[in-house]
Amino acid sequence: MQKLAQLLEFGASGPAPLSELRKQLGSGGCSSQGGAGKSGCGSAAGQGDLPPEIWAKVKNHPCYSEQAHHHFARMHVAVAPACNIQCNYCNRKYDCANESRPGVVSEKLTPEQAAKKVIAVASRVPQMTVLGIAGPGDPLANPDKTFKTFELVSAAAPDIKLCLSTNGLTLPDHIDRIAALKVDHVTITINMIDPEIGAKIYPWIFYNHRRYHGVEAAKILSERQLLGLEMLTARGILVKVNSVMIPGVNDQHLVEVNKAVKARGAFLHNIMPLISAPEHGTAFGLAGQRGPTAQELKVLQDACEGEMNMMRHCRQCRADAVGLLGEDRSDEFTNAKVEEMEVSYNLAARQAYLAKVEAERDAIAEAKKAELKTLDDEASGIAIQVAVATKGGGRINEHFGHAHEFQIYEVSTAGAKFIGHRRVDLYCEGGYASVTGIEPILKALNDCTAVLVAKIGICPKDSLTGAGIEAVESYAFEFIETSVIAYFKDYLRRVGQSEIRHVVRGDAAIRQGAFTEA
Ligand code: CLF
Ligand code: SF4
Repeated sequence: MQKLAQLLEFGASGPAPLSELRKQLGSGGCSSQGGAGKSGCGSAAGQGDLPPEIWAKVKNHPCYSEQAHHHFARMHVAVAPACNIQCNYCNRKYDCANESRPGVVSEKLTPEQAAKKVIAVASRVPQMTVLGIAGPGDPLANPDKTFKTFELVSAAAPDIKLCLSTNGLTLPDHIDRIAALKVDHVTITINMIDPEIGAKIYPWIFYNHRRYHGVEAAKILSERQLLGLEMLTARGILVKVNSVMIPGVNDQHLVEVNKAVKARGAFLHNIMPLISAPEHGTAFGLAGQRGPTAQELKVLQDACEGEMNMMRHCRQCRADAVGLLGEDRSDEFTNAKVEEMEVSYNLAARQAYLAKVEAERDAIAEAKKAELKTLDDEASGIAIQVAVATKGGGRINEHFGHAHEFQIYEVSTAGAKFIGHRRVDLYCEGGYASVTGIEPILKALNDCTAVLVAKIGICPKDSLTGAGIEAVESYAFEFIETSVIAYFKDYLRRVGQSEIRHVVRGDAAIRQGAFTEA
């Protein structure tokens, strides 16, 4: 395989065409065939692609299934304040940056307060199917609080899936308890398997009553992470590996990490962009370490996508997040508000919601299948990226000005594939254009040919057109993937009839500032 660095050298005119990048990455990955649109590979895998027992575990988990994230919510409870390692992208004044954005502070809870909050959310948000513990420090550096919380919740609400995210240092010590509590989903953040690279990411760890530094620390951490991964997969527990992509430090190395975790049975690999700014007060932020661009991230994810499922819909959510990925309802469930709530567990409402979602999912799958069929006669080497504005449910149902993020799909004659999202500051605030204006949104969507929205005003539409991005309202409230494919077919028709010229788009920015809110 050609070196990743070469693929990442976009030059002044922007990234190489996506079709060219696919060719260079070689065959084997489903991305090289156009991805999940037809093969169903990746975290977009559906019922037919997975053994039934695995499908049962992932189908309603918004992080483990890309399809599920349109319909189901997760919540986190911040019961785990301590940490046993130091990452150079973390400032311990804030939440654990392994699963959360830097600069975000969560409200810490006792296990009892946490359990009450879970039941309160479950009664009011029937789509909440998963409780995760992901900080604000490392959950397994606080094992008593973490496991006590899980015990209380599984006794009161046994239908809620339990999920855990850890740096892995003490993971091998807790496997029996994790299995006994039926925690089916565990995330380990693994940024390296080479301690020399690890020493650039982790200045120290605290292990067995002693502090270790540099390469020695990274070696212990790596061995414990890989051992923990093997022990979990041997028990049939689904493991997701999170990796933070740090350009110039571990970006090329993550391909090796991917192979190592795949060989040990990891179910899903989530490569996240480093979010780094001086105001976060992290070692990397203060040293000016940059995060990757959108296309750098995508090229690495594509390079890692083979037999291994890649997660591309992570929102790097906070340690007390509540809601669908990409929305945050934690303000509705502060400790003070939960304390005053009458809490009763409404299983019937939750089951009714599940039944409704099942029906909607079937309709989406049928519509997508039918639309894909219409691509059978199309032959074209063109691939484009299309942004959509959605507030959930798998439909284009958000106004351009109200979107906190845009979901990005890559579409070719092989089908439509979700490849990520771009967070943005709201364009419209109380009926007026925001102070930041449209420029940051144009930068975030610069690699897209079109944006499909429920509605858009004349001013932003003109700005998008000026930047070469077509704003389209004609698919308002329709299913996302069928609309993306339908738009693409029309695009090919217009190119074929010389109504428009196909343009290879440039790179796009991952907005650092947009990550410090909510
Ligand atoms: Fe939470 Fe993590 Fe469980 Fe999901 S989050 S503990 S697996 S329930 Fe999900 Fe949030 Fe990304 Fe984490 S979007 S940061 S991957
Ligand atoms: Fe911070 Fe999490 Fe790393 Fe601990 S494991 S230093 S909380 S990012």
